[in-house]
Order: sequence, then C-alpha cells, then structure tokens
Amino acid sequence: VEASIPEPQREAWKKFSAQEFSSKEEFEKEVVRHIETTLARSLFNCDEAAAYAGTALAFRDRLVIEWNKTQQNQTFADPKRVYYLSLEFLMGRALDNAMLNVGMKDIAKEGVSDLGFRMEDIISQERDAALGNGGLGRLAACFLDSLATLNYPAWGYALRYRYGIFKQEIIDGYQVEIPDYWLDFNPWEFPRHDVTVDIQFYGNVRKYMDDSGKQWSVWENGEIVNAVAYDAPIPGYGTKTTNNLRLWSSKASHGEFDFTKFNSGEYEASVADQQRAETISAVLYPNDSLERGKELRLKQQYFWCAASLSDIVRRFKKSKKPWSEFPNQVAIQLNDTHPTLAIPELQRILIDGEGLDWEEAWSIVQKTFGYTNHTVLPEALEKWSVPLIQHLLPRHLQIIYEINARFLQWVEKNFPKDRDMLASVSIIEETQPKMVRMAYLAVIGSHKVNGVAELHSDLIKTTIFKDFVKIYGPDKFTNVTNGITPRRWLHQANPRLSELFASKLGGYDFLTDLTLLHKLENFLDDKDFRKEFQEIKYANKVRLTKYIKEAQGISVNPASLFDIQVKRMHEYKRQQLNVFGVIHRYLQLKDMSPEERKKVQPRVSIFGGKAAPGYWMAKTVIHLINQVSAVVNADKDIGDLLKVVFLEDYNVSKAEIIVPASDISEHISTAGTEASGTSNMKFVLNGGLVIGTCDGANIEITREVGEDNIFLFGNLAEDVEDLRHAHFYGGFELDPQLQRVFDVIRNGQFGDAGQFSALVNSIVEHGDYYLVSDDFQSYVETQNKIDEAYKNQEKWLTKTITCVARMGFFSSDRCIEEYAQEIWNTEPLPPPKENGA
Ligand code: GL7
Repeated sequence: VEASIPEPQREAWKKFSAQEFSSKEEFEKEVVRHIETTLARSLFNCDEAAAYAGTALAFRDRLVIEWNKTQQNQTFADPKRVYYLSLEFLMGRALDNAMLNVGMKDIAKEGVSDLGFRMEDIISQERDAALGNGGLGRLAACFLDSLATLNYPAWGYALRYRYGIFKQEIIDGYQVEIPDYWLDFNPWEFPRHDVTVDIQFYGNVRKYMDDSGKQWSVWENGEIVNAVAYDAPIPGYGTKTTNNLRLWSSKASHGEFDFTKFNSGEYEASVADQQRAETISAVLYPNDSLERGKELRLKQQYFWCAASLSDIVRRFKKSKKPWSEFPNQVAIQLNDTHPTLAIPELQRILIDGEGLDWEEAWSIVQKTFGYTNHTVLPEALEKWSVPLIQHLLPRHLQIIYEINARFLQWVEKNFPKDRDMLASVSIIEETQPKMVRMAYLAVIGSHKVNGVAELHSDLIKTTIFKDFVKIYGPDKFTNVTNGITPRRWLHQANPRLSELFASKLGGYDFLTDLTLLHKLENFLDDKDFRKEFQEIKYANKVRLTKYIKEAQGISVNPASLFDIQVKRMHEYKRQQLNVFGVIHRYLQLKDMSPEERKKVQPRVSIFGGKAAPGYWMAKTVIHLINQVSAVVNADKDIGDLLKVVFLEDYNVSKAEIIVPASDISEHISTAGTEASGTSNMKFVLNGGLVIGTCDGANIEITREVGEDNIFLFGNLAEDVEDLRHAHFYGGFELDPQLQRVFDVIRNGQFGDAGQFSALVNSIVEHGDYYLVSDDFQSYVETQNKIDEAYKNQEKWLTKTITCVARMGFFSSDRCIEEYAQEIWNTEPLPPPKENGA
C-alpha cells in the first residue's frame, strides 16, 4: 500500500517542502546548522573533519531534494529502466563530485573560507568509498556518473561491504594489509529499514501437483537471511537527474534469531547466528582478475542477485503490466559473471513464483539480460562446483541443469554432426567434482554479450566463446570500448587544465561532449596556450612531488621525466618488466663516466598498486621495487638522474593527484591479456604520453592519436601462443641485458636474493609465461627513444596537446549511449522543466 498524504493536507506539505540553498549565505547557514545540531558541535569544537561533515551534509540535502524528484518523475513516467549489477563500485570521494554536479562549488569555496577553512583541506577529509578492486569497479562508477548525466533512468545494485578494499602499508618493503572500516561516518548513504528482502539458502526442493495435474517446485526448509537496502544518491552533471545506487546489507532475520537458544541461556550462540548472517556483506573479496571459489563469495553473489531481482520485480509489478512487457521495462546488465545467478533466479521467480511456463519465462529472461565480459584470463573465469551449488541453492541447480539440457538439445538438433561441440559448450564441465561454468550460463541467458575494447571483443569470439559464435551467429557478440568520466578525470583531477580548455573553447561544453576537445588542435601554435598547458603540467608534477615527500619521504626533482605505472599488481600487467628496466637503467648509469651522465635525461620511476593478499608473486614484485628504490635513491653517484618511488595505498583519490602529473605512463601487459585498461585513457586526457603494448584500449588510443604520438613496443597478441610454445620446446636464450639484471639480483645487490629467486626462475626456468624476456629489448629501446623525445620539449608538448585533443572517443558518455542503443534499447528521461526555471 502506498503511503501517500491525503489531498487536503498536501498544501501544508508543499508550503514547508525542503528548499535548496542557493546563495553563499544560505550555504553557510546550512553548514553551521548541521555542525551545531546534526553533529552537536560548536565553533569552539570544530575541526576540519567537522567542517567536512557540515559541508557534506549541506550538499547532501540538496542532492536528496533532486533525488526525490527524480525518483518521483521516474515513478510517474514508468520508463524502461537500466539496472547495472556490479559486485564492485569504486566510487572514491563524493563531496567534490557532488559540488561539481550540483554546480555550487565556487559558492561553497567562499562559504567555507568565511567559516575559517580551506576547501582542499575539507575535501581531503573524506575517506574513499572503496567498494572495488580496480578497473572493473571504477568502470562501474564512471558508468553511474554518465547514466545520470545523460538522464537515463538507471539503478546500480551492489553490496554494502563493511570493509572495502584493504589499506596497503609498506613495512620494510613488504605489503601489509590493514582492514578498511569505512562506515564510521558516511553521510552519503541512507538506510532504508523499510526496504528489506528475505533471502533463502540451503534447504530442499519438493515437487507438488495440483488437481489438474500441474506440477511445481517449492524450495523449502532453508535458512533465511535479511537483506536491508542502503541508498546513495548519484547526481548527474549539468542536470537535475539524481539516480540511485542501492547497496544491500545482510542482517539476521527475526525468524532465524534463535529464541529457544536465547531463552535457554545460550545467549552467545544466538548472537553468533546473528553475526554469521552479517558476515555475508562484511567484506569485499580483494582479488582482481582471480577467482577462488569460496562458499562465502557464492553466498554474497546469490544474496545480492536475489535481493536486487526481488526489488526489480516488485517495481515492475506495481505497473500491473503483463509479464511479456517485462523486457520492455527492464534491462539488466551483468558486470562480468559475478551476477550470473540472477539468470536462474529470474527464471525461478517466473516459473515457481508467478506460474509462467518454462518457455515463456525463458524468453523473458533472455531478452532482459546483457552480459559484459571483462577478461579472458583463465584464472579469472568463474566456475562453481556442482556440490556447492547443490548444497547452497538446490532449486537453482535444478534450473541450471534444465537450462543446459534444453540448450544442448537445441545444439544437437542444429549441429548434429558436431559431438565435440556438445561437451565443449555444456554449462557443466565434466570434471571431478563437476563445475558450473558461469560465463557460459551468462552467454546462454543473455541477448547480447560484449567485450570492453576492440581487440578483446575479437579475442572472446575466437577463444573462450568461439563455439557460441557458431551456435548463435556473430550478432549476439558486440564491442563497447570502455571510457572514463571527464567530470572526475579531467575537471576534478585537473581543474586548471579544464579551465584552460574552457577559456579556449568558449565554455565547459566539452565536459559533456568530449569530442569538442578536437578544437584544441587549432591552438597548437598558440604560444600562450602552449605555455599555460606546460605550466599546468609542471604545477601538477610539483603537487605530486610534495605528496611523494610527505607520504614516502623521498625527494624528487619535478623537472625530471615522470614515468608512472599505477594499477593493481599482477604478473600479466608486468610491473616486473618495468622494474627490470629500472635496474637496467641503474646499471647503465653506474657504467657511465661523469661526462656521459651529464647527457642523461633525469627520470623518476613511480609505481603504485595493491596485490591480492594471497598473490605471492605480485607481493614479491612490490618487495623488489621497494628494495630497488632503497638502493637507487641512496646512491650518491646517481642523484637526481634516477629516483624510484613506490607510492603506498594507491586508490581513486590518490589517482586524482597522480594521473595529472605523468609525462609517460606504462600500460605494458602481455599482448592479449589486458581486456581494455582505463587508466591509459585518464593519463592521456591529462597530457601524458603512453608507453604500451598492442593490447586492450592502447590499440584504439593509437588509432585516435596516431602512431607517432604513442610509444608502442613488444610482441603482438597473435604471436603470443607461438612464443610460449617456443619457450618450452625451443630452448631459452636470455637477452644479455636482462641476464645482467638477473645477475645483480642474484648477487644480492637488492637484498636477500632468495626472496627473488621464484620471480627470476618464473622467467628463466618456468617458461616465462608473460613473455618478459621476449619484450625486454624492445621495451628498453623504446624507453631510450622516450628519453630522446623528451629532450625536445616543444615537440613533446605538441604531441601531448594533440593527444588530448583526440581523446573524445574515450568518454564514458559515449559508452553509455552505445549500451543504451545496442544492448538496452532505452531512452533518456530528462527531468521536467520546473516553473520559472
Ligand atoms: C578488468 C580488465 O582487467 C581491465 O582491462 C578492464 O579495463 C576492466 C574494465 O572493463 O576490467 N577485468 C577484470 O576482471 N578486472 C578488470 O579491471 C578486475
């Protein structure tokens, strides 16, 4: 039943309905009111944290007003909505983004200054919302920003982890993980204790038959856990549309809280049950591109899918439309295979709950879902054991088997002579134990499957989903190249550069149409523009220099070439190639005479990134980088010619400082392994050049900026298999320069050599799976070219400006339009024009 105020009382409501502050004075009034009443603090007791809280709450009020209006508007219009299911949303900080999108940042800046604070200090009080690992989670966050900005009626659904991605500390050169309990003070979320869903686990399935002989299944005797909704407003830029991100938190259900135990004195046991329920949403799994098959992770996935679908179905049912309309009202996008259980869950709701027959239900399911694949790495492709699913979700296992049986019968009928194909496309892998291949279930249950960059989308069609292309034809598979939001990754991270562009382009339209940057090429010869562009880069390097000093205690010279590789630590991303290159550079510098050294281009090699806590090899690379940093930075012979920095605890808010400060950034994965990469786009948009392999989005960046404006090196994806084969069967001859690097590591120049033997052996003895040795020489040569190119600052500047001007394609707004047209079939719903507006 809708709780609505009767007509006669509505006048009073309207009269007192919440108003948005619109002047500096009103803003200050709101901040002070929140500090004094919401926080119960006073001007004698107001630190930066309190000032942040007051400012955030003032902006939150504004967001909430728009958010309510947006939701109301969407409820009345009842358009087709997009639901983006992602286990990760790496949102970062919200205040700066809220101020930008609401459009009151300047007023607020003056306001907080009147109250005795500096806006930068206030902004940096906020903790990152770090509900994600890396690119996949940050992509989801950029998509939310674009969806709202483009007025798409869209919801994000995820889990409200109590602990986000761990905080990384480096102690004695080793990574140490510290829990990130981020919910102490989070003004951006709203608990919806009235929006709850009962989620069932375990139990058994019983078949019933009614008088007419119709059979149906009931899943019973399970354990119930409660899902409680927490909502966060997602404001669009330059629009009043404010969408919703709904996070589910797990809680013991009252039915489950064991009162018999409680009454019989087993108070502790009953509380333990409660804690077990809360464990489901307690922690984000800290693995990036790696699956581990833990029961709790599967529980998380089902809990989140079931709660979200129940919510989506409930919203659809309010419209009283027939079920056949469901796919015209609902588009659900699966961000990787993590939410694949939503497919059997919707089928279950439709057949067991709503009484539809199988075919009718299945056709609705297939039309509703789209699936985005984000990786071809075998270790990241999710498989769940059949016994585990049987135990946890017995009804879903039946449904998965039924989906598979019908699918295989259909394949058998259409490809009668192809026996091998049946085994290779079966959702069930016939191993011991049997496994459910989630990616296959996602392909079969969706109407579109997309990769995230051109090369990647081609690769999935020729490797992991090859047989499905034969079965469904090529049209089911498509590409949507990733993008980034220019609001956060240009305007917020680099306000001065954004301002410079606005001054040349006649306003900030480029923030919503990034292709407008192409007009910057008209200013390539404009002396003032060039000078200002260069000064901004230098100022950003100075800012990072200060941060490096503060955070790591290392002094670097901002006039050096800043070479940056920040991303999750992973063998396929090849930070090891980078650090071997740094060691090589160091050895060469040591060999040089003082005269020769004078000609060398000074360089700072900056690394950053977290390793999954159980990923030993990635942690070893972190350790090596830190050891090299200690030795090189202390070497008086070398001075500023080479400095090596490992920046602790890389995250979104640090990226906003790091990205604008690069001269060169490294995107050097083994060809064919990085599905897209998105930081490459961020660095180039901020006036840095790229050294990279022909992989992921590097290829499309090259297409846009031109081969002369990017430093590509290394083997191509099509040759990787042969090279790997050659390592095993053709013998192994190591590049002499790389050999020398390994020799000094083995001699203990960077500390206990034993620590690094597995890393070195993975290359010299165990087949060099990531082709470090094959690409080393071309990597080093390309780095030398970069040194040379950097010496001609005018040419370098021309390259960087040209690159920025050609980055229009990589806006996440373009991605969202592509998804909307090709996959979701949805239209924007702009906010209604307000009176007087
Ligand atoms: C990733 C890819 O590795 C990365 O290349 C891509 O940019 C990102 C977003 O599409 O998705 N896939 C994946 O499993 N993770 C990624 O970051 C964790």
